[in-house]
Formats: sequence, C-alpha cells, structure tokens
Amino acid sequence: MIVDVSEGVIIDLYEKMVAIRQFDLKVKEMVERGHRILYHSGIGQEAVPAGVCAQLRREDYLVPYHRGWGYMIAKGMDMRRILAELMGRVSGYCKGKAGTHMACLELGVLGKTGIVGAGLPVAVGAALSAKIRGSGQVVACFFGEGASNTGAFHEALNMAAVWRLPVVFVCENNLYDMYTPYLEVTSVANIADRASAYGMPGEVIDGQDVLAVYEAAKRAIARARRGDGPSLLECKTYRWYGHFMGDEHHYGGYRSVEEVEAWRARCPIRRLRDYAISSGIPAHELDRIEERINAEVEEAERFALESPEPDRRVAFEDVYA
Ligand SMILES: Cc1ncc(C[n+]2csc(CCOP(=O)(O)OP(=O)(O)O)c2C)c(N)n1
Repeated sequence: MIVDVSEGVIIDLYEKMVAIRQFDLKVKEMVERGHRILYHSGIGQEAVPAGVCAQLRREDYLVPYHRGWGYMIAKGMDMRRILAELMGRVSGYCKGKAGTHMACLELGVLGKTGIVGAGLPVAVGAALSAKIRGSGQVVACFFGEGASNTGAFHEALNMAAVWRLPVVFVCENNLYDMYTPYLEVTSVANIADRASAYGMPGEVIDGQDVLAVYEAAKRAIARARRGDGPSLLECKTYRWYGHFMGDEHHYGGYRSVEEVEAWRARCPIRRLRDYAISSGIPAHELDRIEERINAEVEEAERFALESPEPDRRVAFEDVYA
C-alpha cells in the first residue's frame, strides 16, 4: 500500500515490529531452554499491534488477548518488565503475580484474560467509563476470529453501538481457532461483515501490511475520538508457529507446509523493510535499529533472570480484604 507517511512513522513502525518479533523469538528460545513461560506466539502477526498502537495516545486504553505481547510492546511497555513478569519475578509489571495476564494501568493496558472473548465486554466497560468521564480516551480491543463466535463478542458490539462508545474492535484473523479452520465454524468469511448487524463500520484489512493497518486504525480511532462510536477492523494475518509453545501440530494435521511457507513469505517486517528502502531509507539505518533492539532484548533477559522471585507473603497483598 502506498500511503503518505513520513520517514519518522516508517522507522517507528519498523522499530516496533522488530521489537515485537525479537522479543517473541527470545521467549521462544527461553521456553525451549526449559523456562516455564506460557507462550502463544504472535510471530507473523506483528503488523496489527504495531499499526494500531501507533495511532493510540498514552492515556488510551488497550485490551489485549492471549496471542503474543505485541500490543504491550507497541503501547510502550518495557520489555524488561514484561519478561520479568512472564517469569514471575518481582520486577515484573504485577510483581510477578500475574504472569502472562499482566496489566499496566499507567499505560492503559488492562490485562489479558485466558477466557476467549472475555476482553470485549471489558473494553466496552472502559469505553463507557471514558465517555461518562468525558476523558477523550479511546479503547483498542484486540481478539482473534474465534472470539467473534462467542456470545460476549455480540453483546459487546451491540452495547458499544447503542451507547456510541469510543472503542475500536481489532480482530486478528489468523485463520485458525486453535486447530480448527475458522471457515468450518463461522457463518461469514469476513468477520468485518458482522459489524453491519450492529450498525457500525467494518473493514477488512491486509494484516501483513502495517501501513494499511496504520491508515485503517487512524480512521477508526478518529471516529471514536469524535464521539461517532465504535468500529470493527478485521486484519487478515497468520501465525508462523503453533497455537502455543510445545504444540507440535503446526506442520501437518491442520495446516500444510505449503500454506505456512506461503504466509511466511508474506512477512510484514520484510515488506515494510522493502518499502522503506524503496522510499530512500538506507538499509544500514534499518540494520542499526535491529542491532539496538537485539541488545535491548538481551538486556531484558539478563534483567529478568537477575530479578528475584517474590516472597510467598506477597500472595496476600494487592487483593481485596
Ligand atoms: C471460552 C473459551 N473457550 C475455549 C478456550 C480454549 N482456547 C484457547 S485459545 C483458543 C482459540 C481461539 O481462537 P482465536 O480467538 O481465533 O485466537 P487465536 O488463538 O487464533 O489467536 C481456544 C479455543 C478458552 N480459553 N476460552
């Protein structure tokens, strides 16, 4: 997609996608070395969180789902503290007590849930709160296409539309609900078509094209910020690895090697890199970004490993009386 974006935006998006990829690869490597981290890889899907979050303000809310940590990194969370939290260390965002479900309220990141679809009503609640307070905040709510078959999805979109709430529903359609091809269990080929049932705009986007995601998010977030209500963005994308780490089914069984390879060839980072170089950004500048991020990811690992585990008494802190 050819769009009118500045060099600064291209570099920022590149940096975010590389950070999301390198962080995910680091967690993968650590899990393979025997560290116990709950891991649902987001590799291959980086353009969606990077493109959407680049349009959010610091005070905006974000509701993540189980796949990857891209939205957390793209919203500005520190990779060192994300990794420390994943490893249950005191220096993590929730003092090591939340693990993958971590939240970061200072940046509006409301925490992951393990229940598919359960984040959508949370996003509606946050958007209702923003509207009542007149705070001008917008909510970006991420979820997979499988979540769009839960009752919570339909209830959430309905209430968001009825109350004209400032929320953007971002569906990362990676074509499989765990091991089930989504078309076998979904009444429509495009999840975005469901938007019309709730009187809101729905848009299908090439989720491998970060600039397309960036532009669509710009429109949807501006609409929400103006008070015109919610939108549904469906980004077609693909996860390169299994549903979760240690899941050996990613080749054979439910996905063909050819299919996985075809999607890997559509790498969103490679695509932006080619675009950046063709628009005059020197390759060595992009290489330097990658080197810097690699160093930051190594530092995150060192930081997490050197952080102590919490004392067992803290289990009784930060809970209701
Ligand atoms: C209510 C509920 N049902 C089933 C599960 C088990 N489960 C975890 S992830 C997942 C697949 C969800 O697919 P999708 O929403 O498309 O996300 P993806 O994993 O493809 O990124 C399922 C069925 C769950 N966690 N919660």
